[in-house]
Amino acid sequence: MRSFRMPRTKRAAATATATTVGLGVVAALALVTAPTASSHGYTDTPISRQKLCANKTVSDCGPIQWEPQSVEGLKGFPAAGPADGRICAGNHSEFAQLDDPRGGAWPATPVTSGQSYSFRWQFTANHSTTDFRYYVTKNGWDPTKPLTRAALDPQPFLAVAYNGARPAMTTVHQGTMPSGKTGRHLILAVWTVNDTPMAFYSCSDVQF
Ligand SMILES: [Cu+2]
Repeated sequence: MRSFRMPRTKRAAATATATTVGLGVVAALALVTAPTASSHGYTDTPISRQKLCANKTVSDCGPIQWEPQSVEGLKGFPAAGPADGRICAGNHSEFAQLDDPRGGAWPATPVTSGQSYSFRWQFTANHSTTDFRYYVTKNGWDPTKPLTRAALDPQPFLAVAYNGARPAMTTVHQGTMPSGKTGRHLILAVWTVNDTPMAFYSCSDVQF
């Protein structure tokens, strides 16, 4: 067994928990690292690629299946932020499965162009927020290619300002699906944190 140092009270708690769940050092280490590793959020309506991985609808996803809330990248999209082709994974190479178009076969949520819609986020930590912005691909987008900025309509079709407020742990943004869309598209939701350099990226496949 590897040993590691932590304060006596934490060690006692970790040992008790580890004994309870029977995972030994793995559980104890998870307790120590959890506060920074598990805090953030993802969209589940329309369902995002990371949530499709987490709920096992889609397999061969790699580590994102264990932490769908962790697609965190630099903020400032589209001027800054993740590189083209790495947007859905927030520039994380370990989450590259989210950028893989899988031949255009990601499960797609049926939606109606121009219809009102409840866009929903689930958070594991509700950080102070600048805003939420929702982008959609242009007509003629090729779903067999990884997402790039050029593939998106340049303006978000929905933007919700928070001015530093914290969203509820489950948050719904009432909006309208973009008009004039047909066929398969990708919606990119960007949650910009107010008091860090970071934002969260969430890609959802939809079928208009
Ligand atoms: Cu966080």
